[in-house]
Amino acid sequence: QTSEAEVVVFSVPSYACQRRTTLENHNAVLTDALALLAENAELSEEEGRGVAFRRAAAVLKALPRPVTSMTELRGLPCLGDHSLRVIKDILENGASSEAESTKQSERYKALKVLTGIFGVGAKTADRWIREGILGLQQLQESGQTLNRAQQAGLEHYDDLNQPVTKADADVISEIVERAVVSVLPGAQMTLIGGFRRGKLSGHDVDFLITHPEEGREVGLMPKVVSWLESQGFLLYQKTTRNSYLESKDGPGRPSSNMDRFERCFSIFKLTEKERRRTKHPETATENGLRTVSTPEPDPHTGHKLWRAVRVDLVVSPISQFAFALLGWTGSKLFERELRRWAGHERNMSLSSHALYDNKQRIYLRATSEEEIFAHLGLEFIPPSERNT
Ligand code: 8DG
Ligand code: MN
Ligand code: MN
Repeated sequence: QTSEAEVVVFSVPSYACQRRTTLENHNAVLTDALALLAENAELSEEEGRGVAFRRAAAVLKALPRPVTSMTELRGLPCLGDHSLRVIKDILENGASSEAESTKQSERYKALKVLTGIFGVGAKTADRWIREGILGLQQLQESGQTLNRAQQAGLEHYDDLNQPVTKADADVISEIVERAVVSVLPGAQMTLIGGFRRGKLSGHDVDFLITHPEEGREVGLMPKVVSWLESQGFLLYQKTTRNSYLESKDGPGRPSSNMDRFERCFSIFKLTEKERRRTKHPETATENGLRTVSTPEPDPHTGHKLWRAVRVDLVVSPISQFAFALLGWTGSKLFERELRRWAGHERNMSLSSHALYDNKQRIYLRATSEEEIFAHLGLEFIPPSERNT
C-alpha cells in the first residue's frame, strides 16, 4: 500500500506519555506558534481545540531535529488539518499568519493581561472584556468587585508575571523545608511541577508534603501555613481541600476521593535577606579557599528588597504519595495523556490519588512512580523527559 514516495521519516508514538521529551526543542518556531493558538483557544474556552494544538506541538517537540518540509511529517500522529496548515505557513513563509494576527488581536491581548492577574480565569476575563475592560487601568477604574485573590494578584501583578528562577525556587525550598520540619519532625517535602522536570524558570514553585507514617500528615497544612505566616513569608494564602475537578473527557475516574488533598495557593514574600542567607554555589579561589557568591539584587524589583512569588503547597498521605508525585510533576499535557492512556488503552482510571483497574475492579497500589508506569504498561519516563 505504501508507495516509494511515502517514506516515514520520523517515527513517534501517539501518546505523549510513551515518548521522552526533554527541554531541548528543535522546532521551537513551530511549537511556539501552535502553543499560542492553543493558549488562545484555552482562553476562549475552546478546550478541545486547545488540546489538539497542544498535542500537535508535543509531537514536534519530540522530534530529534528541525522539520524542513511537509513530507517529513507524513505518518506522524496528532497533526490535524489546522495544525498542518499552521506548520505549512511557517515552513513556506517564515511565520504563521494566523498566530501573528491572533497575537496582535485586541481580544487576545486583553485576555493575556487580565488572566495575568492571579485569581482571574478565562471566564472572568471574558466577562470583563464584554463590559469593555481591556486592561489593568480600566479594571481599576471600573469599580469591579475583586475577590481577595484577585486583589493580591493585582497588587503583585508585575512580580507575579516575572518568571521565577531555579535559584529563587531553591531559596523558597529551604524556607518551606524549615517550616515543614519545624511543625512536624520527620515530615518530608518534595519539589514538584516544572522545577522537578528540570526547568530553569517557572510561573510558580510547587511542593508536595507528606510524612512516612500514614495519618501523621493530617492537619499539617494549617500548621505549615501558620509557621510561614508568623515568620512573615506570606503575602496571601488560601488553603482548600482539593477541589480540582478533572476535565470532563476521558473515562470515569474515582471522583469520590478527589477532594482528599489539602492544598494551599499562596504568594510568598521572598526577601533579599533570605536570598543571601541561603547557600549559594561556592566558588573556588586561587588559594584554595572558597568564597560564597552573593546574588545581585533582582533588576526587575528595582529598589524593592523583596519580590512576590506564587507558591503551591500540596499535602498527601504517604499511601498516595507516588500518585500525587506523578500527578503534580506535569507537564499538564503529559498528565492528560497518562490519564487518556490509562482509560483508553488499559481500562484503568488514574488520578493523583490512585489507579483503579475497571476490569478487575481493584485499586492498584504503588509506592513509586516506576510502579505506576509498570501498572500502566508504559516504559518509565523520568521527570526531565516529561517536558511535553
Ligand atoms: P510552571 O509553573 O513552570 O509554569 O509549570 P508547571 O509547574 O508544570 O505547571 P503548574 O501550573 O504549576 O502545575 C504543576 C502540575 O500540577 C501540573 O501537572 C498540573 C498539576 N495540577 C495543578 N492543579 C492541580 C490540581 O488541582 N490537582 C491535580 N491533581 N493536579 C494539579 O496545577
Ligand atoms: Mn509550577
Ligand atoms: Mn502550580
